Amino acid sequence: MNMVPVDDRLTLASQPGLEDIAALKAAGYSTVLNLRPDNEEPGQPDSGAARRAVEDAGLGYVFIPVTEEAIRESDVRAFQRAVAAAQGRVLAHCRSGKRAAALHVIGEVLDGRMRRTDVPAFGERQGFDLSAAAAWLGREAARVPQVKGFFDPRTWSIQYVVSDPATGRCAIVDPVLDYDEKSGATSTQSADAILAHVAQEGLEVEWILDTHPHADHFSAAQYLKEKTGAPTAIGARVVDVQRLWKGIYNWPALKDDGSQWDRLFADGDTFFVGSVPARVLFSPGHTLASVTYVIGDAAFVHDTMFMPDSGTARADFPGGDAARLWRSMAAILALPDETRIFTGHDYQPGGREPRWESTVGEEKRSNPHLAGVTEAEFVRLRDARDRTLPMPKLILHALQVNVRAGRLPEPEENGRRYLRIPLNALEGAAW
Ligand SMILES: N[C@@H](CCC(=O)N[C@@H](CS)C(=O)NCC(=O)O)C(=O)O
Ligand SMILES: [Fe+2]
Repeated sequence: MNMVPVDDRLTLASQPGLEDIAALKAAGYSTVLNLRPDNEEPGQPDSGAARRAVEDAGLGYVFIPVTEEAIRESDVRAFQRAVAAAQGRVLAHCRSGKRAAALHVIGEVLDGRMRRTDVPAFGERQGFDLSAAAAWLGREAARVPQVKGFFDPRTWSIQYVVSDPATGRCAIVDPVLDYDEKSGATSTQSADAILAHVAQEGLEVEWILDTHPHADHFSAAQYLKEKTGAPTAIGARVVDVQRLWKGIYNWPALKDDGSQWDRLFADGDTFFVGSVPARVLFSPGHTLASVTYVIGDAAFVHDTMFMPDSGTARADFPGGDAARLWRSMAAILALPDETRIFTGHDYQPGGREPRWESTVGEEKRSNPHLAGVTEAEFVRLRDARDRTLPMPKLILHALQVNVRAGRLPEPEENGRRYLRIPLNALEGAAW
């Protein structure tokens, strides 16, 4: 194993053997960070085997599978979090150590501790060709809009701030209002993280966008509107979702005209985030009202397709339809191959660190629900999988908030707010 210490916390390394792993603890290491996707080359231990070997040696294991061609900011941040969280030295390895070096330097440049122009020289000193990392940083600097994702581990949701560097204007997409169903407590931690980012970057919020009425978390759209004054928006077919849930909740007073939002977007509507043009694609299937926001070269597809290793969203909620979801995804995949795809959730298959950015080309090539699959096959596989999935734990809590644009129920005369849960209204009980 080739080991290149960067400092007294981080060491970049090539693939360690079992005997190397056994010796790490005594050398002051606490964590092994594996950057290799499974099946990269014959004979390579898969992540499950690697985790067992590392844990048997008394070390912590972190899995961030990346290829040099598809490094994302989320990988860089996961790498930084793992290094910061470790109790001792971290051995970050890929096949040769080059990807580990790339993730390290990209993080250093993004955080302003290294200049982009110093990356090749750093690579030469450490024995790694970092021209691909330098190119990544060049592309990233030129990208419009800039997209910052915030992963919520409670609901596996990603909230986004999408900004135009030329004007400092931004849109917030799918913000989360935290809710603990055990205590009934709400909190604004996730939304406040967005506000802190907006303040730190000196951004002006122009839009608060939801892709659909979420079934697994509360929307923070209303809270953020109160804080920023920016208008809220959602797809115009939200009125159908309101009608559907008005029936399920037996809620005659619910207004079902979408008036809880400032703007209802129809298919093909356009708007701007600063100087960046944005377009709305109607993307039903997961819900009756889902939309995709295409902002510059970035498509916020939420619950249509997920990361290529994670398949697609379910289509069995009230109003869901797998064939419609297929056609919505086909419209997204008709965008140029290099279009960046930002997903609404990441369920971390194989225990890997969260990721939320891919491209149209990658989804077409390697998402097993899409690549080489026909509409009929997709509908069969989606319906079969959906029959095995329990309902999201917050569906009945969340919809009554989200069909009112993230407004909590009005307080009763004692000043307290109450949720209302219909019994035996949905199928999909998991006993
Ligand atoms: N276990 C999660 C499941 C949430 C869920 O069903 N998520 C939807 C998107 S809102 C989905 O498409 N899930 C796909 C899957 O679980 O395979 C929860 O209880 O919240
Ligand atoms: Fe959803």
